[in-house]
Amino acid sequence: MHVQVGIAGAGPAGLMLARLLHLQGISSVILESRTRPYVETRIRAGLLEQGSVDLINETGMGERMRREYLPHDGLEFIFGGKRHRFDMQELTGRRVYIYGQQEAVKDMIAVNLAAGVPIHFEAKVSAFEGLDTGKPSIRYMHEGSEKTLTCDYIAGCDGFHGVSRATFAAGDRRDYDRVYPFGWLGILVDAPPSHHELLYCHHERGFALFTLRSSTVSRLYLQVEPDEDEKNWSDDRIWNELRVRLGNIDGLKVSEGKITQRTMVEMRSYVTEPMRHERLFLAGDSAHIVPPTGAKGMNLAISDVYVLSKAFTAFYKTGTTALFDAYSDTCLRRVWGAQHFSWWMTSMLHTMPDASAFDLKRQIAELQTVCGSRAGRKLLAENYAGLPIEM
Ligand code: FAS
Ligand code: PHB
Repeated sequence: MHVQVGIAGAGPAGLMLARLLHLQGISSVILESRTRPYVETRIRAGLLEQGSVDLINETGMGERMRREYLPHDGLEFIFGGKRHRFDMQELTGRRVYIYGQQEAVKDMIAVNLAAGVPIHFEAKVSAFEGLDTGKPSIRYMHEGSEKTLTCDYIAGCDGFHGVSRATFAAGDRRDYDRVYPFGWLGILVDAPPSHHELLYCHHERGFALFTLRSSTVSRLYLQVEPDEDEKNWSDDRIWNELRVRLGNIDGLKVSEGKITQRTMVEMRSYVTEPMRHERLFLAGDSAHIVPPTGAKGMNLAISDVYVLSKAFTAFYKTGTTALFDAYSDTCLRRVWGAQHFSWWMTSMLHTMPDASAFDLKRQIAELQTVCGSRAGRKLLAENYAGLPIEM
């Protein structure tokens, strides 16, 4: 089989790219190693920037999202026993939206399939070949046999643990990596959220985040040891720790309920440069990951493929490869901006195991500096609401 663009991975990056290409009459095939139910129920991100929401709507994939998402005009930091609200709408004129990544993935799969874009599930990509020729190909296992997809170009949207990044010989790429000395224990709870906006809690025992998936489902995170086993955390231990880290704050109380899922989330910053190797383009987590504190991962994946789709459109409509050549640098400007913000949010709000008494006092002073001035609140709000798709 031959197609103009072969896509590895049916996450937000691969699915959004396929849709953007289809709308320009460019053919693609998505090869996804997991089953459809698996990718449609995998709990991950929960917060969409305005730019991501706009693109999902502009590509005709937002009908259910508009019915179900929860627009948010602000967020709160809690530290030193006080609440500090960021009025994002007032500071930036923008808002963010709570809509589970798995719901967005479900919508994007449905629209792509309905439009006739082939998505092969349980199709595990094993290798890319001929990247330096005009006819690259993808080798993959599907229905018990090895198959080959020939294409003009390949989009590596197969996430951090996929094969795309490994395709680059070590000498052809530069990796930047930071692993944080803690992880997140994430839980899903059948209970209304503790507050209608997100609560980011700094506490000497560790960070806690109160977020949500809907008006009846809460999503909560606790900073824990990086190698923590979620089985060590009974329901009582989780609720006690969340109550301590939220503190006795006026008007706030931890909303408890049935814990339906608990997972560990790794805290890591990672960038691979460049994001292109010959006829292979990396997009999303295959090229970069951020600690989830800044809620940037999924939004970065979507902005990468927006840029990539413009490069493919320019090539197939005019033959120019200029946007191919600019792809990596264009994406990396935004990627590094999001890396900085995610690192900043993480280092400002988490308890560092090796922190001295000075470090802790300085960290609290940083929080006070950011929350205590309009300039500080505006800087944080502008990054949280989302950097321009093309910087
Ligand atoms: P994805 O990883 O979503 O998709 C890659 C796809 O490729 C997957 O479906 C995978 O099955 C497939 N694949 C892998 N190898 C393959 C192969 N060899 N052949 C074929 N297919 C292959 N981001 C936030 O903004 N907020 C959060 O709270 C947040 N929480 C997260 C929690 C967890 C546990 C994880 C792992 C990530 C979290 N993220 C969060 C980040 C996450 O949302 C990513 O940024 C987002 O999924 C990136 O999308 P993609 O680049 O499409 O990669
Ligand atoms: C989530 O809802 O999963 C979420 C929201 C905001 C964050 C991190 C995670 O900063």
